[in-house]
Amino acid sequence: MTDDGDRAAAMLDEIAAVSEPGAGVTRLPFTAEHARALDIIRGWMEAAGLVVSLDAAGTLAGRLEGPPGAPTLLLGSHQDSVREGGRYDGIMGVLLPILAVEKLRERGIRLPFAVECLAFADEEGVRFPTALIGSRALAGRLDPAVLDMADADGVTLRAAMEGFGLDPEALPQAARDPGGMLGFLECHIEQGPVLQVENQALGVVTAICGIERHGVTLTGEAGHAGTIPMALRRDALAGAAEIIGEVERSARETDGLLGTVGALSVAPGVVNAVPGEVRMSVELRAPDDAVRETAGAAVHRFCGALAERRGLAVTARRDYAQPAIACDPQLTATLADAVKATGGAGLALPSGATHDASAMADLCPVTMLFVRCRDGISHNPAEYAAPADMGAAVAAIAGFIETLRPGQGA
Ligand code: HGY
Ligand code: MN
Ligand code: MN
Repeated sequence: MTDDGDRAAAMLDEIAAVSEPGAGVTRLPFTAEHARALDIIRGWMEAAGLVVSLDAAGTLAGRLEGPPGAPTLLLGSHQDSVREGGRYDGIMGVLLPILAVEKLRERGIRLPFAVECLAFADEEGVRFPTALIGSRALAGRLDPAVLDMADADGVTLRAAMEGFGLDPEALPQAARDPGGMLGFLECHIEQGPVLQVENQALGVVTAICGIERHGVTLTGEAGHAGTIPMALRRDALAGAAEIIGEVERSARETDGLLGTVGALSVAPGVVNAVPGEVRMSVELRAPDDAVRETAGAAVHRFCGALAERRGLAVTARRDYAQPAIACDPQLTATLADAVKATGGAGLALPSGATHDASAMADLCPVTMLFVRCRDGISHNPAEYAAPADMGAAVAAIAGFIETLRPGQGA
């Protein structure tokens, strides 16, 4: 078990070096770093005996063929990271299933279905104001309008994909036939502290929360910080501060709601000028979609009233939403049994982070395996999962694949 974990740790070290400069890992979709990462992942897949292909959304797939007409079990996660993120979020869930499939092949196990290991280009939604590009394309749910969205440098998703050698017009062809899919297993670090507290290496996910993201722009008037009287100012940042306070208040006072303003840019952004323009993000999450949507609508109303009261122009646009989903009970029971076979309790817990599995639920039944991470730290260079825990995950994934039978999903 530990051998697999040590091997996984060494492979994750290798790919963590494929990053923009700076602290931790920054690997964004459709970049030079993404291309270098795909070369490494392709090598992992080929070494495991998988037949590798790249779809129109930049998802790398390594396939182990099954009997003619048999369905396909999908496994995988995302290659991208947040800015200055860790070395496990996403990519660990690309690697561990490849090692599990390799083990089964080496043991000569013949499966009654095909298996595909996937590495999605984008899950985080850090570069473009959308997310889950690869998994949505696979599920046939990628809205073509996202191709016109631009990154911070003004590069559209369409141009970025073309620059990466992909054909955005071929995106509809990336959609899979739901009838041919047995299910999707995503393995991921927990990104929270529960497994550490419960002294468990692994856990199974019951459900994944819903999420929405809004882009808010406030426009006032820039001016000299020493000459414009307070009563005459139209300060965009002072207005933004009210929105931040309102998002926090609403989330603190609403059961299950999480609210975050994580990105904010100020113009002109100098010490002696009244801020004239602010662009900010507002992100809301909840296990209950109605709670989240009600909160999102309330933020828009707050922005409208604020604009009037402060004499600002405020635009708020919801540019991304993903509903909450439930994991498939039968696949998850099979996964829990596989975790128990490794000596774990098969602890069940919900996910407050969203995942590729959120979008894959539109294609087929999904299940998720969580791996303990140190102190629950994630989206941070200090993210860490122990080799022994990753080894246990490889064993659980292999056990899941080996015991799964077509017809067991929903
Ligand atoms: O933001 C999320 O929940 C995920 O890590 N992308
Ligand atoms: Mn993440
Ligand atoms: Mn992730």
